[in-house]
Amino acid sequence: MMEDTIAAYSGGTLPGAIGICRISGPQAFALADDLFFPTKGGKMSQGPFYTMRYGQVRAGDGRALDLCLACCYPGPSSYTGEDLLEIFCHGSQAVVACILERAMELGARPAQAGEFTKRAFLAGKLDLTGVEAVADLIESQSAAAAKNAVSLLQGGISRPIRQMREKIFQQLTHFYAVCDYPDEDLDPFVNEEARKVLEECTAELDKLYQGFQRGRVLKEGLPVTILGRPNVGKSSLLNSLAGYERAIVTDEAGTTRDVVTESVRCGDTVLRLSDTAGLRETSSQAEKMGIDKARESARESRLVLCVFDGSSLLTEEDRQVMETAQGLERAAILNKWDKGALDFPEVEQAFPKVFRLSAKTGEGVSELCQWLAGLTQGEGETLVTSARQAALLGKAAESCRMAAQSAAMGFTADAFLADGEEAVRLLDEVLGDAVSEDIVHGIFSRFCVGK
Ligand SMILES: Nc1nc2c(ncn2[C@@H]2O[C@H](COP(=O)(O)OP(=O)(O)OP(=O)(O)O)[C@@H](O)[C@H]2O)c(=O)[nH]1
Ligand SMILES: [Mg+2]
Repeated sequence: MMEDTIAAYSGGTLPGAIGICRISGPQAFALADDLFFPTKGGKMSQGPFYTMRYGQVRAGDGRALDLCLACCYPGPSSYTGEDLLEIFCHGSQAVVACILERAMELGARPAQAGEFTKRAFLAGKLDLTGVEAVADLIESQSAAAAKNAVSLLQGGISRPIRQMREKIFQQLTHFYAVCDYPDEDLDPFVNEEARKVLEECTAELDKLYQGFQRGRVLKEGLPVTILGRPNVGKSSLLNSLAGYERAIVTDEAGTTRDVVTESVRCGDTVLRLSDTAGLRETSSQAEKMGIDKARESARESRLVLCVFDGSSLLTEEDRQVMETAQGLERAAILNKWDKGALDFPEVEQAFPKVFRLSAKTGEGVSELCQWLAGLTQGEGETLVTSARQAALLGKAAESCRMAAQSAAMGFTADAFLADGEEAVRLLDEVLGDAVSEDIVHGIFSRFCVGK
């Protein structure tokens, strides 16, 4: 049981139309009666609950701080599982500050980052996959990422994990029995059954683990690097896709020196798009370093967009660019379409996909954008987006695999139990049923105050 009553601002950036102050804990309703005075009916603490009530928020001296709405949610049927008060005031910085100050006077203390959600977790309202899904949902930058977060929140990952945990645990119980009565042999049928269940779980865990790479792209954006020789219009392309002048564009070759990365939305998906220094031989130290970074960025990306000046013949430098992109996922951009379009059989041959466009006028850019958006289209499954969960799922898959092997080869019950138990423990850790305080703390530190 949490002793403290906590208060924080939980709404969006101020000033705004409406601000939300949240107060949660054993004193929340007592505090509500001294803080919010409904125009009609009795005190807040007497209900009706889960109902918006109109009234005044008052300061200590009885002066009205705001005329607005408030709602009491008795625990355990509240977000935090405790008594919870929400005041929907006008979105003024001053009003919010006064309301919170009054709440502190009345005995609340300021909530820490993520503390409302932490209380929900401790009250068993959410497991850790749900907690991390809340953070994902708040941070989501695209409709696809939000959709995945909601499906995580609905148990899209935790449900199958719980089922697997139960299945593995059931298999373990047979083997516990054998350990307790070592004279009895294991029924070969039990061994076979255990092997089958563990193999199924291994496959399912492998799949969840592999989904993380796509889940991460969904959440953080698809890493894409723009590569090309100087002056072909790489920075212009970044700006055109970003929709504003993110990078400096000049007609001097060698303008960009550093990697400039920007989140760019294409349809339902988000790219982490990096503009880079033009590849060429140079004596400038800074430019050389920039070129090294460009190559590194290309290697680490999921896709390289090689930009060429579509209005002039290929140069030796262009060929170097093509060489750098060899072996990587790549597409070619024949830029400066507005200046005339030459044929580039060499490029057509070297790239699975070629776009003609003008980064300057924007012609042809939406076709590129559409294609990029299609690259991350999921198959509708729920994807793991947390590195913490993915690491545990990978290890759990390994433990399951070893346990399945023990069962298949008829190893002793101890061997099977060690790996099977480890798998169960790892799955519990994913859900947060067996995690250390440090881990919980680390997860909630991702949140901001008020969540
Ligand atoms: N006509 C025309 N000019 C363009 C187009 N794209 C870029 N330019 C011009 O080409 C010049 C170079 O553009 P940048 O975007 O700076 O080229 P960059 O590849 O980033 O060059 P570096 O950073 O030096 O490697 C600028 O003068 C741009 O205005 C285009 O589609 N059409
Ligand atoms: Mg540039």
